[in-house]
Amino acid sequence: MRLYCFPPSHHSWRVLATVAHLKADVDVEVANLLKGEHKVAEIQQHNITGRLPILVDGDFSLWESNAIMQYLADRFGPSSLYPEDTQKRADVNRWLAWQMCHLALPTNTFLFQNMLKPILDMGAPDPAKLEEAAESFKDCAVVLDRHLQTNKFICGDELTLADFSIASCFAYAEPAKMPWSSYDNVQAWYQRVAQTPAWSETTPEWEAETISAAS
Ligand SMILES: N[C@@H](CCC(=O)N[C@@H](CS)C(=O)NCC(=O)O)C(=O)O
Repeated sequence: MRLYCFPPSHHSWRVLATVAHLKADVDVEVANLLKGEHKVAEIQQHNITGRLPILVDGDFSLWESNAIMQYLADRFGPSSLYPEDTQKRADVNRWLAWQMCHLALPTNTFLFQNMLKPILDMGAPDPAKLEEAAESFKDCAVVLDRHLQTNKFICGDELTLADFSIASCFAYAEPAKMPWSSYDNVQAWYQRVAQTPAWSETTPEWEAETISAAS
């Protein structure tokens, strides 16, 4: 099984953390997005959207990071990351859906406007887009912070795929200037996820360099 990815991208990071946690036997093939290394036929043949990460298992190709995480957990499980119990699994699926449909919208805007634009030399951040994102970021952060008041991890006492997926949205919260400082429960939970071996093992080596480039 082969994973094409770019470790500093938060979409790849959440999949790499899943691979590490599951100790999954996966060949990791890094393509540097900043150098366009993913735009080669060998990789592009597997994804009509042209994006990473991509998992290739024999003649089956899978893209979309959350779908890849679910597939890995099924292939290398059973694991508490993605419980087999129907209701527990539905809870994980619910938060994965929330991450994609709600949280990712403002966090991706902060990431692009405040961190990627300076790195890619794409001009100044757009204040109108940031103002709009701040509103929906607050809505999401309030929900998450309230939920985490009484939950150690997103789905209770056990770490699940939902933690890796949601935590990856905050992986660059500081350099992307996300307004998360007043959400104590979110920050404490993020630290719990960051301290798991799988997350810390897969923290990209050039994170510090990336952060200083953007700040
Ligand atoms: N929804 C996708 C997003 C993947 C994505 O946007 N990947 C970006 C990097 S973060 C990418 O490969 N961009 C390269 C390009 O568009 O050429 C997922 O969760 O996998």
